[in-house]
Order: sequence, then structure tokens, then C-alpha cells
Amino acid sequence: MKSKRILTMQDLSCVGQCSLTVALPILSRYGIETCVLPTAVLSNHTMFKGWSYLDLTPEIPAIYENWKNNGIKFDAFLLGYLGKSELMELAEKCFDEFSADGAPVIIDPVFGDNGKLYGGFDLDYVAAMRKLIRRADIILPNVTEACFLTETEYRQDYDGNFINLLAEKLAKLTNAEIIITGVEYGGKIGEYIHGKGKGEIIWHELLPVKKHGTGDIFASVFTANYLMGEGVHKCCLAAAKFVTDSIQITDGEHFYGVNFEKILKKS
Ligand code: PXL
Repeated sequence: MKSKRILTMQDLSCVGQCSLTVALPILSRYGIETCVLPTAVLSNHTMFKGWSYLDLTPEIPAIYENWKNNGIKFDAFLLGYLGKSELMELAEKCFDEFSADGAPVIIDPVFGDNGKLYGGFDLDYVAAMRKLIRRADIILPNVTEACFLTETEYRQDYDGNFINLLAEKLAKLTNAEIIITGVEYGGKIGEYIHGKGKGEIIWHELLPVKKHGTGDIFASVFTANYLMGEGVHKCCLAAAKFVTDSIQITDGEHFYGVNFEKILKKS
């Protein structure tokens, strides 16, 4: 089988076990040629007390120019934390110019959690993402991101009806397959897969700790399985197991991420 080449577009946080430093090893481990488009270089992710930020947006036209001259195409795209609204148009340009036939676009919107936007994001960014997801084949928002994208008030407590409603509203914004991650109620956590009628939630054990970077790990394992031809249900199961195992193997003192490397080594 011809091996697949994916482009993952997200930031490079030098320290933090997130975004590119997660996607690159995981996708590669699954045998996928992984090309990167770093949107910014940060000293560390934004859950630390402070961070430096080098915006790489100005470099992207030159990168595209050279890819074009070298006839480069990608079989898939995975987008995560981009960082600036201007990057959305460049992402669309990238799909237009560098997609191999039928290349799927998987977008994890990555701009917030727990009802709040991450540091440095505003509603203009959300609006730009709302437009970009029209180009997606699969979207992987968490509940907070689904609320912002659909202009729905975030709730701490919710039930399946609320998640169905969010998915219905998202379905008006995009034809992509909708998977809402980190759905949590009734003492369980899972992913909601939108389908005709009510959709389906794949439940997992709810661990007592929340760790940073696990969404990026989920998206990477999900994408790797998807590119190997698995259906979204199986992709969710594999990704959630990888995340759960990574959390469980991580020392409680390790505050900024999870030791997914240990799970990758075993897989
Ligand atoms: O894990 C998501 C993420 C990625 N990149 C950066 C972040 C975050 C979440 O806070 O700050 C720079």
C-alpha cells in the first residue's frame, strides 16, 4: 500500500507535550509520513505562567511558493492550535493548492476549554474558525468550542439533549462529520458522534485528573487510525484508550502534560 503523507498545521511549543511535539511522533509511529506547517514557535504552551511567541505567518507564503515549485501534495490535513485568525485563510489556500485527490481535512478547533477561551484568543478567532470548519471533513471540538462556534451559552452541567442540540447547530455550519470530545455527565466521559437522529456517545472511564495536551493526543491517534481506514467509532475508541493510558502512566507531579511517549513506546 502506498504510504500516506499528511500535513499537520499547528504551533510548535518548545516545551509542553502538545500540538506539533505530540502530532509528529504519534503520526510517524503509525507509519504516516508527517509533514509540518508550524504556525508559531512558543517557548512553552499557554498554560504556563508566561510564554514567548514568534508568529510564523509571514513565512508561510514563501513555504507555499516552494511547495508549489516542488509539486508537493498531501493526502490529508490535520489542523490544531493555529494561533491567529489570519492563518485560517492561509489554511484554505493550503487545501486549495496542496490536496491530493480526496485528501480529508480534519480540524480540531483548539481555542478553549471549561467554558473559556485560551489566553490570546478572542471572538474574531472563533468567527474565523466558524468559517474554516466549512472546509472540514471531520471536526473534533470539545464542548466549550462547540458552544463558542454555535454561539450557545456554555453550561457546566448538561445532558445528552444539550450535546445533541450543539451537534445539530454545528451541522448547520459544516457538512463535516461532527465529533464532540470530552462530553462529561453521569460520572462518565466520552465522545459524541453525530449521526442521523440522536447520535451516539462512546463512553469511557472518567479519571479524577484532567491533563493538558490530551486533546492533541486524541486528535493525532484519531487521525492516524482514520488514515489507516478505520471508521470514526473505532478511531474514537483507539484515541480515548491512548489518552486514558497516557494519563494513568503519568506521575501526578508532572503538571504540564502527559507522558504519552511511554504509551507510544508500547504500542
Ligand atoms: O493543547 C492545546 C494547545 C496547543 N498549543 C498551545 C496551547 C494549547 C492549549 O493551551 O497553549 C500553544
